Amino acid sequence: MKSSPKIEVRSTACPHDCPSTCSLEVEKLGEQKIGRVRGAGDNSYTAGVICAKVARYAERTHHPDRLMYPLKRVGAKGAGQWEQISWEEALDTVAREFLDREAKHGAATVWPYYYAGTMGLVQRDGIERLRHSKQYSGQNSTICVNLARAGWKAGAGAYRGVDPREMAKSDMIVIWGTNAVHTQINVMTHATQARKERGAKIIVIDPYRNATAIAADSHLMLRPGTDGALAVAVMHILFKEGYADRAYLEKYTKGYKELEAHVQSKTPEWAAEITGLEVSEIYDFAHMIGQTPKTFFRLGYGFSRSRNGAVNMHAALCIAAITGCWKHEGGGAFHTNGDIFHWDKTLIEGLDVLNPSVRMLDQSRIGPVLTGDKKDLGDGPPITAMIIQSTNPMDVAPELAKVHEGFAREDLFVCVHEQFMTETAKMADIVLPATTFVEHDDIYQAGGQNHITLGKKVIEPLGECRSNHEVVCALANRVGAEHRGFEMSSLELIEETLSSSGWSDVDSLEKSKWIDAQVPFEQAHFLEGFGHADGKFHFSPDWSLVGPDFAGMPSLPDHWDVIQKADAEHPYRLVTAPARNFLNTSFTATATSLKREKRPTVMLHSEDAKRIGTDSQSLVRMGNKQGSLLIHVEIFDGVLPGTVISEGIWPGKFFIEKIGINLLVGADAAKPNGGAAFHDTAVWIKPVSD
Ligand SMILES: Nc1nc2c(c(=O)[nH]1)N[C@H]1C(S)=C(S)[C@@H](COP(=O)(O)OP(=O)(O)OC[C@H]3O[C@@H](n4cnc5c(=O)[nH]c(N)nc54)[C@H](O)[C@@H]3O)O[C@H]1N2
Ligand SMILES: Nc1nc2c(c(=O)[nH]1)N[C@H]1C(S)=C(S)[C@@H](COP(=O)(O)OP(=O)(O)OC[C@H]3O[C@@H](n4cnc5c(=O)[nH]c(N)nc54)[C@H](O)[C@@H]3O)O[C@H]1N2
Ligand code: SF4
Ligand SMILES: [Mo]
Repeated sequence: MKSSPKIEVRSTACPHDCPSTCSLEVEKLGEQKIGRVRGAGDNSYTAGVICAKVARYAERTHHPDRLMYPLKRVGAKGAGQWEQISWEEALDTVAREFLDREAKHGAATVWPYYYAGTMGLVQRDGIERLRHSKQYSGQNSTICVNLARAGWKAGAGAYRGVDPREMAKSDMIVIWGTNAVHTQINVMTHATQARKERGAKIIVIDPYRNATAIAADSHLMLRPGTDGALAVAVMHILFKEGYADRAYLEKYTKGYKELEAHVQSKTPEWAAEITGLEVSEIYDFAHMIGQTPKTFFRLGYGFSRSRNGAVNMHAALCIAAITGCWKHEGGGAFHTNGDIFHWDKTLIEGLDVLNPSVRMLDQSRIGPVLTGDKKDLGDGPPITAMIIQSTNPMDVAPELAKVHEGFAREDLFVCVHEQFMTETAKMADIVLPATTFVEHDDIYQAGGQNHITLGKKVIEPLGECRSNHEVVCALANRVGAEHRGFEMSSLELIEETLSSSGWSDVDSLEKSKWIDAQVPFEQAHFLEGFGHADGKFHFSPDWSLVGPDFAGMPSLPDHWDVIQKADAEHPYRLVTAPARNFLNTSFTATATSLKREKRPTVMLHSEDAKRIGTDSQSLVRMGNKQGSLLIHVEIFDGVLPGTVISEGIWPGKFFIEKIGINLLVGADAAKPNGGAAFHDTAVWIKPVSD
């Protein structure tokens, strides 16, 4: 359905933490009202397709539960008693608390904490300028991308890869560890085009028959955390059966002879034992790869969220370098772009005032940090003050028991800037209302494709909502933080950042709507050399170049056996995969999403359910050393016995005991550079009689 010609349509980008970063068209129905949201038909990646939850964005922006005014806590922490206050009073209070605590403990006692609730460069990252100009404690942003990026970098040396639009020219698309139908629907747009036009095959590698696997031609259903074993067995077959492109290996790679010798013992039989796959499935997969020059490996995040995740990402990536499929249009691999945008973030993030000797804290270890773990705090002061923007750690961080305990500390002052009363906001002393993306200006860079898109505000802010940039500047002013970025508007920051990064300017970008930043074919396919100093793909990575905590990592791709294995006490392995109608915990307030997702569940194979003595819709208790929770059962045979799936991320309030699934997920930092192992948890499950 087209908009009526009378309705004004503005173009912008989806701000959510999703690799698709769709270019959007938003109906403006009034000064403060949006209507329908559509995918831009003229953007070659978005191609008019967006997910259902963002198509109904008016439901989120105009939700009756949107925070509209600053609030001050009047009851006990977390009790939900608030008093409406003015912005002046709210900001003055935050500034006073920060300054008092700084005077007592030093600036490192303040921890600005943020993530990617919005992906706009100005609104997301401006908080870093406040941090750096005050020398507040640093944040190592480990919660999402570190493991995957470490593995990719170790092999390819640079964050770029085959243009994802090239999937349409592939003969086989391997969707590895990403549930694209839920998490980045546009992968499917381009993959299915290849199937329609060229009869391409879509192969999914995932521990459960998720929506993407259902849409695929074949599905390798392996045990979580075992992708490294599958990958090396595939390499074994490729070398042994003459599918390795030796001329390519000679020219573009380093260490292939060692690799060939190493994988000789990594037989499909060995891998079948570890992965739970049939030997024949591994052979079929390897043969298809060997026989299909235009194979496109779309490597996702999901399979990196294990303790061996970086090694598994690297191992999967190695396959493309053995067959040399990189040489062909429609062949090669892609995980993320990052380097192609060559941003100069000095102004937005205040990198010119960064003091590298200031303490860095691991974002994923917020539980241990707030409960005073010396491993994290080092010789520095405890964290006694926080400002939190664009993230909801009370639900999304690992080891939730510690996170909850930390936020309950009486001596911890917390200001949360949010669009909704999330569980984190509930624990705050001051809550500030935030604009949604249609109410502020920003610029967006895609993670899973190649566009930079301008997103100027569509409507005026609702209620008294203010953008992250406004809050950061107002607070900077009150705590004595100095930087010229605090004196500039969002658009001025965008203008200068575009220009210093070698891009155009706001006016031209407004006309063109987006920039296609894709690098030429030879660069995207690494035909001019890989990103390492020697220009080669590295089969035997120097992990020390990727992260400081590399001791014990295997020197060649392998099944690295450091996952939380099932044992007699914890017979099941839990994967906490993304639900289709939520985006992390965003959209958990909108009625349509809630209705579709129903309630938190654990999906169990019928054999497991029988063994446990439970049935569909029953309650079970699921736990490990970190704690346990009550959850409803859904019988689902699209999973190997022993693997259990819980889609989310459901906020704690939807669980019977008011704490979410990450109660069970460990916060130990994965090697070599930190990262949370969200899909790598061994649990026990017991029936509950009610
Ligand atoms: N069990 C389990 N846990 C996980 C994961 C998993 O797969 N399983 N995935 C992990 C991953 S990959 C990630 S990235 C994290 C993400 O976890 P979060 O960072 O919490 O994710 P979001 O829901 O994207 O965004 C958080 C909040 O940002 C707010 N927000 C949006 N825009 C703005 C804005 O402009 N200003 C302000 N102030 N706030 C805004 C939203 O209202 C939302 O409440 O969760 C991690 N946790
Ligand atoms: N609808 C929706 N969309 C989202 C999100 C959401 O929560 N909901 N989150 C957003 C965010 S922050 C991110 S980072 C991206 C992430 O998007 P993805 O790259 O898709 O990563 P994950 O969401 O972690 O997991 C996806 C799949 O990985 C599988 N998986 C888990 N462990 C393994 C393993 O060991 N091996 C293999 N082969 N597969 C495994 C899971 O079963 C799941 O199907 O999605 C974004 N988009
Ligand atoms: S698919 Fe991702 S980027 Fe596109 S509209 Fe949905 S959440 Fe936004
Ligand atoms: Mo993420």
